[in-house]
Amino acid sequence: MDRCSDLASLRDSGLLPLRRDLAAAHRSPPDAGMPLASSVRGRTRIRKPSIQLFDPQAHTGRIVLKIADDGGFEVLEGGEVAAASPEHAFALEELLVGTVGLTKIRRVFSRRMIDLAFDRFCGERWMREEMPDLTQFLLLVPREAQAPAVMESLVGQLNDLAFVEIAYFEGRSEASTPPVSYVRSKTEPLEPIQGYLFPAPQGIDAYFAWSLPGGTGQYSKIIDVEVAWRPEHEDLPPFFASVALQAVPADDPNIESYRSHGTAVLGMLAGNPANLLGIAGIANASPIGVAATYVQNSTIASAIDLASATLVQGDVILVERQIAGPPGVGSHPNCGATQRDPVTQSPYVPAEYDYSVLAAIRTATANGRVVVAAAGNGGVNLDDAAFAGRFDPASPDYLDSGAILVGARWPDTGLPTCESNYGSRIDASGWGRNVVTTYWSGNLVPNPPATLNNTYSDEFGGTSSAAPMVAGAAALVQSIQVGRREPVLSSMALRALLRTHGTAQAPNSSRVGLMPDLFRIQEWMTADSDGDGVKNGVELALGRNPNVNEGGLISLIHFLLEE
Ligand SMILES: [Ca+2]
Ligand SMILES: [Ca+2]
Ligand SMILES: [Ca+2]
Repeated sequence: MDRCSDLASLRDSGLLPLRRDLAAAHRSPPDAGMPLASSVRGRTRIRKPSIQLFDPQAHTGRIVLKIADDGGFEVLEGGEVAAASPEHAFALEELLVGTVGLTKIRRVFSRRMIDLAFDRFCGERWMREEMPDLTQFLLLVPREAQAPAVMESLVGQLNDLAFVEIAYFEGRSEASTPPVSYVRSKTEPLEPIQGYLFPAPQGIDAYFAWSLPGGTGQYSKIIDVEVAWRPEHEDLPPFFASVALQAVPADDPNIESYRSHGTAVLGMLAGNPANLLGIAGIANASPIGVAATYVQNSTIASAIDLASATLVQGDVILVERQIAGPPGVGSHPNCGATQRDPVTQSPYVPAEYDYSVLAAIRTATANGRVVVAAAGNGGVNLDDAAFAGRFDPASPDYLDSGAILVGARWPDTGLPTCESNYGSRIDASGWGRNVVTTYWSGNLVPNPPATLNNTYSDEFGGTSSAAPMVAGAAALVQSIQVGRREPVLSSMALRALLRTHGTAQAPNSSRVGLMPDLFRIQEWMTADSDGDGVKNGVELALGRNPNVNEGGLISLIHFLLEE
């Protein structure tokens, strides 16, 4: 039974409380199991930094303010702020007026408060772990630009307030780097040079998956989160959804390079296999959607949240953004492909380094969405002390989003590429060089003359090309499960599967993890390792241990009834 059906009916009837204290009081029916403090693991909170420096070239000038969960802050129609404790709202307004003057206050997450509360409580039931309260992420937008010292003082004072979980300067997301384009005509078909589709150890063996019911992805939707695409490209399918609250303005000078990137990603996933043009995508029957972000980091969070609301359990969100990390972290020397913020020289890191993005991903994965994210091209070790343990699963300060983080490897040697971020948090890897796909640099033109909508490239790379390989493989695994009428996997279960079934990277001190091998994955999913009559894949999906006989079918039936 759906663990959240009672919550959904409470939400739809307007009776779902926004806050947990009210939730406990309104619990109905009595055993509905609204998570209480005793039955839900606490979540790890980020440490408030003692000081944050404001850099107007690296920061947008907006402040992300996370009020403590259940703080009951609301932004009213006229832009005023109300809080469950009026003195808290007063303290915030007084501080803003006293430091930066008139300040517009918005919520980071634009969906209805009641829908955000539903996802929070529902996620807690699935995970039995406290979820961040997305209704309490606010964006502070001072009307006038302020001196750095004023901004730093404001954030410092905000973090001194007991009801503030964290306040920080919103970062500017990276500008896309235009690919170097040189056109050469290549009239033969391109699918034979898409090595990433091939059997292991070269590729992920998409061909094997395609031979199974559901194996081309038709039962699993994918939404790509980035800036822009070229939907008119001849080899892309129509989009089933376009979530574009923060669409890139048409006069942005980088718009075409954003489009070339987004189109390259979608081609890897969804290139039409049957049109005798160009390429074949990995999950070419998956319905494909897009969620647009722009150049402020918190728009990535909002886009992920909207994507999650557009999908259902088992579907896949691909996060193709990276953001500037902490300054002063060393990268691989002599790596021309390493990407750093042009102003601060901070290496690019996974987008979930931003706290609002982390909260959005955590909520999505707790609600059964699979999130696959590029690890970023900063060339840094995410276990470095500069990250204070947040990417280290062994650290008490580890912040687990539930996402599958993807690093990049060389196609031929299996070595990590030098620009790929790496470390114990990286779950899987894919090709970071020589990826054949739609558009990008447009250096391949099978049918001249070249236009913006009919070119291809064999030069796509970095963690940008690695992540769609893993996202495509994830969608195929999910869709095959549905094709067999078996349960889909959570992001965390799929992550565990990808960490154990794939093609090893070449031995190297920079961990980027296994590359998915759909043949080996399916071999394991359909086996019954503990001989209890239940396939490994079903056990993994239901949270059972595939290697320990837990009593066979009879207890499985009990389990299903309970849940
Ligand atoms: Ca094609
Ligand atoms: Ca079994
Ligand atoms: Ca078992």
